[in-house]
Amino acid sequence: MAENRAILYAFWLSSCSWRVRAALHWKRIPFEERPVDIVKKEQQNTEEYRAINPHQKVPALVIDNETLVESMAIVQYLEDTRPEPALTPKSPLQRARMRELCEIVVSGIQPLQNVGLRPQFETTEQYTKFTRYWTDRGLQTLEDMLQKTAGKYCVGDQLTLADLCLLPQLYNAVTRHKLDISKYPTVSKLYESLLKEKVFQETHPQNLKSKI
Ligand SMILES: N[C@@H](CCC(=O)N[C@@H](CS)C(=O)NCC(=O)O)C(=O)O
Repeated sequence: MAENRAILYAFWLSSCSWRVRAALHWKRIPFEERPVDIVKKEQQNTEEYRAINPHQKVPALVIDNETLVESMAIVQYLEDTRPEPALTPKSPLQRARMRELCEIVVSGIQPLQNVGLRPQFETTEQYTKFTRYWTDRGLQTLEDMLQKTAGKYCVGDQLTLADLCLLPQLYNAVTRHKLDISKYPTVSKLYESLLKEKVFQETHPQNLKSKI
């Protein structure tokens, strides 16, 4: 029923939004997506949105009569409250490997290429040079780590939160930052295979009804 549906405040091209969108799909949680344009920033910078997400970023998720922010806290909440189908390996070591990979993306790449950084640079060229450097450096790190952990997915043969972090960030690196990921063979292979997965097809920015 409509009133039971979760509400995802998101931007279609946002990698953090895609993580949560994919987790909702994976766990078959009904939700409605409400676009927040982080390029034009009109709604993002309102007091109304600040009441939803004090950080004034996306995503935010209204679920179980609560409003949650921070994509990793959100996906962990979904995993804790709706454990099946799982997005976390059972073994403590595999979990640690998954979290290592998540951190590289979530702390080591995404914040350093975020569109919200642009006003802090004098020129687009300076911003682009900065973001491409940190994204490329993160991709090299991921390649080294994935060579040891990857099977069909980032960690072995189970789709996990690491894949939910990796694929959107790679899509961003390829389409927005125009980075050549072919020099990272494990990363490229995962990119191609993850793109074909149903969960990513169904949540892919290009397949969304609203492109804001
Ligand atoms: N750590 C936060 C990062 C949120 C974030 O940076 N979101 C980006 C989109 S991926 C955003 O809203 N950028 C707009 C801005 O910084 O103004 C999370 O994982 O939710």
